[in-house]
Amino acid sequence: MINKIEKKKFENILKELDNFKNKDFDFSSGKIIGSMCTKPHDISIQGYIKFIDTNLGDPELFPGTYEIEVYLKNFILNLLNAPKLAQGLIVSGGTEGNITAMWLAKKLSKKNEIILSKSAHFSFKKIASLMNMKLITIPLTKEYIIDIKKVKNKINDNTAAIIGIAGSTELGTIDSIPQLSDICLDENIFLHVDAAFGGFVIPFLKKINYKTTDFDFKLKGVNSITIDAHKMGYSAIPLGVLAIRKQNWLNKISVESHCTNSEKQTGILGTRSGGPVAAAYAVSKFLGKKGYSKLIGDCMNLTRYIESEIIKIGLELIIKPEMNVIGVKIKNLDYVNKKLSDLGWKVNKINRLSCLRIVVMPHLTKKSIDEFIPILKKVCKESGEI
Ligand code: 0PR
Repeated sequence: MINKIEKKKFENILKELDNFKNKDFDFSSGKIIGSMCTKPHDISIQGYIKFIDTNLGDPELFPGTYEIEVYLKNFILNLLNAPKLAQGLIVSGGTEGNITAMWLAKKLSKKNEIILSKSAHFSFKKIASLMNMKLITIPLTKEYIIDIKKVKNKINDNTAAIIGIAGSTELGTIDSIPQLSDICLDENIFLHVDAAFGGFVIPFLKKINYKTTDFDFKLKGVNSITIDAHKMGYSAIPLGVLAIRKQNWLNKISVESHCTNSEKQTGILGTRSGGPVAAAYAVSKFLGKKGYSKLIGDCMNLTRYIESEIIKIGLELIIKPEMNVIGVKIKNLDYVNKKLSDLGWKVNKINRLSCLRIVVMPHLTKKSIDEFIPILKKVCKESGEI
């Protein structure tokens, strides 16, 4: 029981929090159009709250939460066409997934070079610094994907892993993972696929008959995949999965854990909340593969609409989008981006490609796009862009 004074204090703190929250941009405004995250599905929010006090670092105390974790991992392994002996590891997101994958690749190979493309996510720079690994960066083709010939030239006795990207951060492009898979099988090299964004998109694009590239465990050379539920999985932050081809590889990234009841702890984190796991379980159960297919279909329809509206106002796209990420060429990038931001529209700028990135997440609607396009046109006219 709290007394009157405490009750007042309690209410004041909540008010204070509301004031902070009101300074944030809100997904439901429809004005966040460059983020790879979204407002989680309602059921995900409710699932999160129910499990906020659980700790998956100590599954002995929380066997029910642990069961949810097993279900969620199986849902994702199934989505990725994983073989029977595969296993998943819950992680906080793409960064931790990629770090853990490279920890494993380094342990398995005892080597330290990573071959990856120029468009790989910056988490690999953290990996290089954290684990004393060397990044061998490969240029992109004119389709903005990794240049396979150049990959072959860079393979040597120190190669620990090759990275394929399935849904790049900049443009949502997909590397030729089938070719990378063949190379890695031939050369006996660990192939990690960063599908942090595309993992919840590509499987459903296939189901709704979009032409796309294979990226998952069906390709025998793929050894691990990063996939995030807090991006296109429509779930709450932080939730990703690192899926690995062989369960026994987990031993390589486990340590003995004397203080908890379980003998070993796997992966990077110790204490971790069951909240995001329950959240992702709830949304995956609610939507199922059918629901996700519909969601991705809607995002793609809106993507096509935005593409045509952008072209209509005289702007150009960097490439035809393969998924729900659009790169709009802008010469005067800083000016346009700042102007849009001042007007309340949050688009991301990709300096390297001199483009604005629009990510067509579930919170976007045709209505907000119809408001945005005339504003974009006006700003681009002012800057002499069109
Ligand atoms: N791999 C890829 C392909 C990614 O795009 C990202 C994040 C990561 C790994 C790392 O994932 P975490 O950030 O979950 O660790 N890409 C987004 C980006 O850098 C992250 C993001 C999301 C940024 C929402 C802004 C934002 O509002 O653009």
